[in-house]
Amino acid sequence: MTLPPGQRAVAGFPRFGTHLNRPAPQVPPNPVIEISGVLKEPVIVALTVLARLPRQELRADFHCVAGWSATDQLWEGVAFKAVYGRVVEPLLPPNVCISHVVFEGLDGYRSIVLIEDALRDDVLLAEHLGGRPLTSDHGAPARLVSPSQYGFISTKHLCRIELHTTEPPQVYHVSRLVQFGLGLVNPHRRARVWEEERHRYLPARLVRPVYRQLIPPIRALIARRIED
Ligand SMILES: Nc1nc2c(c(=O)[nH]1)N[C@H]1C(S)=C(S)[C@@H](COP(=O)(O)O)O[C@H]1N2
Ligand SMILES: [Mo]
Repeated sequence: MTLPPGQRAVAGFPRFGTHLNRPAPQVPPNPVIEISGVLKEPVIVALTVLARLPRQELRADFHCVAGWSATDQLWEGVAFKAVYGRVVEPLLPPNVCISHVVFEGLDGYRSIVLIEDALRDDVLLAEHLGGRPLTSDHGAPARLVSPSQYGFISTKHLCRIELHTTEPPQVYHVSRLVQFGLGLVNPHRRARVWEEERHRYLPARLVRPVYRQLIPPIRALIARRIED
């Protein structure tokens, strides 16, 4: 089994993000995704409508920028490309050229993705993992999955898709504290795992050991699930 440079396989699939010890957000009874940004008015689409697009399965390893990989995950959902082509594009005003898409989660987490990365064939809007509906730990009701990019691109609990014609400001979270932390990490714009694009400016070899050291304390924090 070959992993991208600097990655190590872990057993199972840890819940591992910037949420640390917070419980996962509650799933609303009728989940929707808001499409906003360059549109005059945001448009709200039910998840059940999106889930009726052609279904797709994807078997892939999942790589966190901190250095762990959860191997051989089976996702099921709809290709983001299909969502974009069938739902988003018809809503766009004429003659706009989308350069970036922001994916926002119910917890206020945001990933900023270049349009060419978002439209790759292996990017899914998934509601199933391992043959079962997503658990709240792994992103219920639906999440983005982009296995060729580091995990921070794959926004869980997806509730908003924001369309931009220029690079949006580096806002990665509504929480000031988390935003501060993510600002320090300064994620790479493209985050491709085989190119080892971890930090926006620093070379991967430099940040690799630092990120790896973060894994045990973060794991411990999540295990304790302290309320704040
Ligand atoms: N909504 C939301 N999505 C998120 C995160 C988060 O904190 N909130 N963390 C990201 C990071 S850094 C990683 S590695 C993966 C982890 O996915 P998992 O919790 O299913 O293991 O989710 C990504 N998506
Ligand atoms: Mo991550």
